[in-house]
Amino acid sequence: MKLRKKRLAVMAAAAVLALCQIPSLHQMAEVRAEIRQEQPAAPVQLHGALQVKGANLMDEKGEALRLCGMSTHGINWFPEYVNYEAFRTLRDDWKVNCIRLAMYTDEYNGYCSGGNQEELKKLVKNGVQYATDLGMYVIIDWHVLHDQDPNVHKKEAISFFQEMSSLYQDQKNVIYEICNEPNGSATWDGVKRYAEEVIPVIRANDPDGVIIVGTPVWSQEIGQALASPLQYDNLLYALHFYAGTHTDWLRERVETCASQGLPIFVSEFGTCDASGSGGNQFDESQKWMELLERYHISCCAWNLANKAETSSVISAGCQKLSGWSEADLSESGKWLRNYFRQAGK
Ligand code: IDC
Repeated sequence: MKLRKKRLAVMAAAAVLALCQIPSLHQMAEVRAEIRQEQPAAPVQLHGALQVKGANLMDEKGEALRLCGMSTHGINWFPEYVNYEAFRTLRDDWKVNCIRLAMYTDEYNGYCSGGNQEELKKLVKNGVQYATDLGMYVIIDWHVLHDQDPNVHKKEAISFFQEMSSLYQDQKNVIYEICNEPNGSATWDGVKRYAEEVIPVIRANDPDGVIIVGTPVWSQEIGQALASPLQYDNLLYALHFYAGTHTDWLRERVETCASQGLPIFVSEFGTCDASGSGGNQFDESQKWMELLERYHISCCAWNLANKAETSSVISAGCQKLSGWSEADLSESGKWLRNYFRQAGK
């Protein structure tokens, strides 16, 4: 009997000890929350497929969503920055949710001017894959610039977007930007005619895919799109600004068009002047950001490269292709990272 009592006492003590070591349900919930905090859900997992309602880009649940991200430089010129770790750095350190893959159509061995089309498409596909693996939104940008009028390479654009949209019809994160910046002789009527041929090709594969359409005068003439919009759903019109060149007068145009319901996407902007160089104008850039925030307008900054120009976000001397510290960034890079980090909170 004595022995039995002793054994019982030992067992009870062991049970108490064991209980002390087992984390309570509350503690376990805390641990799970900590793990979740360390690995926040990726943007696409959180927001799902995109849609455009009125002037707003929205997520799958119908909540306004602002995409903020970085545009590559021309992938024909700086292909090395299209890499998984670079995009991961941008997602995790810069807190951006979107990457724009800029593929020049004309200059720098562009897609329609002697560039290796298969290699360029491979780069785009790799870029989309990295963004997809990281749960980021990704814009496929047909980067019309020196060619001025998107109709110049319309045939190539149609077959390019036919292929891309058939590849990505089931993905929630791919956005098609069908002409970066019509300029020179390109008119809004001409851009509309081009869009009316390219959009149905995309829509035949990807009926709900979000599409961005550039506007004349280097994507500044959004007023013309407001006056004569395209008749498709899930469309946004591109407005581009460079803070050293485009100031109050262009902000007023954005305000007018956005308040009248035009869906706008700033698929490219810079903190310097329109040449991509010159001094940074951070006060003007700040004014732009306040306006974009007020109207929930998405934006991608130009450019992810280490070219010796103000708009490149990596310092000219830095050879790293990912994992940049603040010291590796140019002045515009530091400002943009800072902005995105606070906007992405
Ligand atoms: C610039 C690049 C620069 C390149 C130049 C010409 O920053 O390195 O030499 O193109 O091809 C745009 C264009 C974008 C321009 C940028 C700055 O979309 O391609 O990049 N810019 O000039 N629109 C307004 C400014």
